[in-house]
Parts: sequence; structure tokens; C-alpha cells
Amino acid sequence: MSDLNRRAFIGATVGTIVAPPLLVAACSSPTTQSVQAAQPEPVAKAQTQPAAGGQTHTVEIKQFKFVPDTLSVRAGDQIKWINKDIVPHTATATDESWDTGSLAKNETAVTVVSATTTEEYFCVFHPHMTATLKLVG
Ligand SMILES: [Cu+2]
Repeated sequence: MSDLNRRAFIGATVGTIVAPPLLVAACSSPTTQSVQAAQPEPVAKAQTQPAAGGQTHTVEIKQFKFVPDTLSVRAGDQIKWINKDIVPHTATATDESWDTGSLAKNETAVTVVSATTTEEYFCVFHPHMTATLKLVG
């Protein structure tokens, strides 16, 4: 057991000693793996940037109403929906092109506004609950 541990320790130490020359080599050689491994991160950040460029709006669902019941939004904006009621609600486009799904008490969902987002929406459990998004810009 202790022999194995010692070998593992030696292996780790050698790896650590070898690593700095590899890093130096990576700087002058763009084909090494350590350079490629660093690339996914910037790509992931780039994907979140379009959404970050838009605004995030919050609509509360409380006492069987959407608050505010009229909301001005632009393509690229996000809408965060929060159900403050005890009973489940949804925010669902009248043509069902977008939908939060059922939200229990204090549950949230986020939808993203597009240029063709349907503006009229309602709650599928309580169809009298209706409200409107106003696409601007
Ligand atoms: Cu409802």
C-alpha cells in the first residue's frame, strides 16, 4: 500500500516538474492541447452575451393577475416569471408558441423575447387571466 502511495506521489511530483516546460512550449505552439482546452470558455461566454445585451423583466403572478399586465419588451429581452400565489399558474401565449409550463408557488421560469413573440398570453389553468407583451423597438 505504502509503495503504491509513494509511487503515486512520485508520479504527481514528476508531473508537476514537467508541466512548466509544457506550458512554455504551449505559448509558441498553438496546436498543443493546453491551448485548445482554454478555448471552450470564451465560446461559452459569447453564447450568453446576446441575452445579457437585452433587459431582464420580471412579471409576478399574484392574486390571479399578471403584474404588470402590460409589459414593453424588445427582441432579445428575457422575462422572468414568478408565481406568488398558492395555486399553480402558467404564462402561455394565446397561440401556445411560448409557455412557462406550470409554476407552483414561488417557482420561476424565464422566457426569451423574439421579434415574432406572440404578445397576448394567459394562464391555461385560469383562462380569464390574460395579459399582454408590447414588442417595441
Ligand atoms: Cu392561473
